[in-house]
Amino acid sequence: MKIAETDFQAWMGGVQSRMEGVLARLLPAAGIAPARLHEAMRYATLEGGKRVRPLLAFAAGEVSGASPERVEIAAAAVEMIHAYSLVHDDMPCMDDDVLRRGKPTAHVQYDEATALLVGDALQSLAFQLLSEHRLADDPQQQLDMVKTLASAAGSRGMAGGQQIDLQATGKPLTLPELEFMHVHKTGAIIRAAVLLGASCGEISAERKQHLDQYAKAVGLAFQVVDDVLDYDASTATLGKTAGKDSKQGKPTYVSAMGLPQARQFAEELRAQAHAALRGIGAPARRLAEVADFIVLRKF
Ligand code: GRG
Repeated sequence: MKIAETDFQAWMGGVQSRMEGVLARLLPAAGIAPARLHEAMRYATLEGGKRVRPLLAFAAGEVSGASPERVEIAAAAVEMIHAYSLVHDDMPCMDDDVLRRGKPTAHVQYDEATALLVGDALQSLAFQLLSEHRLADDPQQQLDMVKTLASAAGSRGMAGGQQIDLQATGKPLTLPELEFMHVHKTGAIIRAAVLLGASCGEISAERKQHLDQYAKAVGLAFQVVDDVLDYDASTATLGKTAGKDSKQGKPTYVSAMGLPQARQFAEELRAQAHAALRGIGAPARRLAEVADFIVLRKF
C-alpha cells in the first residue's frame, strides 16, 4: 500500500528538485574548459544530499516574504560551501573517506589535486553568486549576507571548527568543548542558511533574533543526530561510511553522554527550536517542520 505523501514531504521534494535544477544551471557546464574541474564540481554537488541547508533557507524565506527566485540563489551559494566542505573533509589529509552520498568521494573518483580545486572553486563560485545577483532590495542588506556567509565559512566558523575537530581526534572532550566545536563546524553554515534565506526578504531585528535562536538549536540538533546515526545506522542507509567516528577515536555526543541521552538531547534541542519560533507564529511553520525533519530523519 502506498503511504500518502504529507504536505511537508511534498514541499521538501519541491525544494529539493528545484535546487537540483538551480545548481545544475549555476555550476559551469561540464564541457567548458577546464572540463575535468567542471565535471568534478558537478559530480560533488549534484545528484545527492538531503539539501537541508536549502530547505532551511526556503523555510526562513517564508518568514520574511522573500521571493523564491532570490532564495534559490542564496541557497545555492550555501549549498556550494557545504559541498566544498564535504569534498575537503573526505580527503586523505582530513577524514580520509571513500564514500559520500552513496558514491566514491571526489578525490577517489578524480584525484586529490582535482578535489582540492573543486573545493576552492565551489567556494569562490558561492561568493560570486552572492555578489552578482540582486538578492535584497537594500544593498547594505545584501553586503551583510556576503559577510554572514564569509564569516560562517571561515576560521571563526566552519574552517575553525574543522581545525578543532582534527585536533580533537583521540581526545575526550567535555560537553561544552564538544558544543563549541560543532557550533563552529556545522552550526555556523546552518545558521547562515537560515539568515540568508530570511535576508532575501524583509526581516525585523526581533524576528532575526528568533531565527538566530532557532538556528543555534537546529544546528546543534543536526550534529547530535548525525552522531547518533553514525553510531546507529548502516553505511547503506547513510550513503557514507557508518561508525567512522568511533573508529577514528572522535569525540561525539554518543561517546560523551551515551546513546539514550544523546537521543534525549536531540529532542530537547527540537523543543528549543520550536520555542524560538513561537514569537514568529504561522509564517514559521515550515521552519518548525524542517526542525522535525532534522531530528527525526533516519539518514
Ligand atoms: C573542510 C573546511 C572544511 C570543513 C569541513 C562540515 C565539515 C567541515 C565536514 C563534514 C563532516 C561531517 C560528516 C560533519 C558532520 C555533519 C555534516 C556536515 C554532515 C553532512 O551533512 P549532510 O548530512 O550531508 O547535510 P548531505 O550529503 O545530505 O548534504
